[in-house]
Amino acid sequence: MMWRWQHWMVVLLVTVAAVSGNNYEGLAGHQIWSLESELAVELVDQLQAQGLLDVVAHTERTRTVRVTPEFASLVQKELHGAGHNYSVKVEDLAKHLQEKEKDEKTRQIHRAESCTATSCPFPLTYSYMTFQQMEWYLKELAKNPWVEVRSIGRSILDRDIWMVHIKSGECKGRKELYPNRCRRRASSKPMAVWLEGGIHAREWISPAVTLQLIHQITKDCCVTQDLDVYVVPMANPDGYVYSWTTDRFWRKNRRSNSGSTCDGVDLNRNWDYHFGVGASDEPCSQVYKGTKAFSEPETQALRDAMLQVASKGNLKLMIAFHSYGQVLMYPWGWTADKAPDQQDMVRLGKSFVMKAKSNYGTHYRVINAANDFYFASGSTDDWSKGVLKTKYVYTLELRDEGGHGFDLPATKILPNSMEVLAGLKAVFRKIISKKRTTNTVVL
Ligand code: 0X9
Ligand code: ZN
Repeated sequence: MMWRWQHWMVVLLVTVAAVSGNNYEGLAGHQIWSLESELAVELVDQLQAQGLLDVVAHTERTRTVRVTPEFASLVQKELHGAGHNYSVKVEDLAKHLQEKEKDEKTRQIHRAESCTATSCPFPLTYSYMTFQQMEWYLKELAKNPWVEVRSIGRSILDRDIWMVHIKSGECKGRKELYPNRCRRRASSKPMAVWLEGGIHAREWISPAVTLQLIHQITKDCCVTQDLDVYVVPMANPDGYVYSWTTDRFWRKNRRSNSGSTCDGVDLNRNWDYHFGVGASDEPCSQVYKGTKAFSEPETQALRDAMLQVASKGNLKLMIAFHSYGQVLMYPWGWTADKAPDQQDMVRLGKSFVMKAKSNYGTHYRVINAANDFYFASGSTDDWSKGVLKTKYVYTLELRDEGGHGFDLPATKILPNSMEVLAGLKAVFRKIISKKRTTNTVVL
């Protein structure tokens, strides 16, 4: 992720635009520091693991961090003690946001797009949706006979974790929309794909894109002729709600950690595959792995639903949607060793990248999680590859490359979704045509 500190100014403005509540009040006295020395990187990452700061942006050689008033002097002492300098880019995050709020509100673009009090016929494209709006949309969606919307479990604060199953099969009631456009179906069992969104609360573009994908795929029956598409658009509802109401930069779930004043477990460090490597056992850390693998109801729900889908025998692809960085990562994340099917994952990944670029010229890179990003275990991708043995597994870091970071303007929801849809369709086609060839179905 390429970041310049100036990007923060943009990020802050966009934060205000995106949020009408007071979710920056808790940021009073928080500062943004920039460290531009390669030598400081290791220490900064250690301080993050200890829960002393939050890395909000990084390149290979630099770190931009958010420091709370509580730990500012301690972090400063550690950095200076090791001979590292930093520059303060934002003195007081809350003040800064408040000062800019008025300006930004006047610049907001209002579009004729909304949900009613209890229903939302389309996922919003010009604003990020609240969790409640997402639920209204999913309720509407469930009216389609070829879609199943099911709660696969409940979060630690008792919110539903919704899974959408867009069922494979003929175009059924939708046929008249696209007469004769679909290819003939393969005769044998359809393949299944699993898409996960929203496991990290502050990465709002992830559920937004995932909901757009659901909407588009539901409309286009050709895509699902030979494919069962399972999507969890919001894997971490409590964290997401908290990022709207209280702390825009919240990442974890909302577990109250016993014996600690810090809340939350990083759900993408909580899966049981080489659990604990490159994750923190400090509850105050942004990458806290939890007391044990699958300690969290959210990861348990995801695991059980994925096991159920995989038990039917045809789960071919898993993609976890995150932000930001525009990279498509393949496993492993826990070790630098090669995962099975690496070559095939890279090849298929490249067809995603090619198609995703064709709409707006957005460039995604296919990279290895551990070697080209950072070591981290306990993520959905490694578990899916290591335990379920899914052939094609990816974590997709959506837009952008750091200009706005987690606070991508809502105007990017649609273009980001459309390019990902184009890439995904190419990937789906490849998987299905492979199957067609294997089954020697005449087309
Ligand atoms: O650190 C993560 O969980 C993901 N990046 S993010 O900035 N969205 O938090 C990357 C996970 C990549 N996969 C593994 N390391 N296994
Ligand atoms: Zn993430």
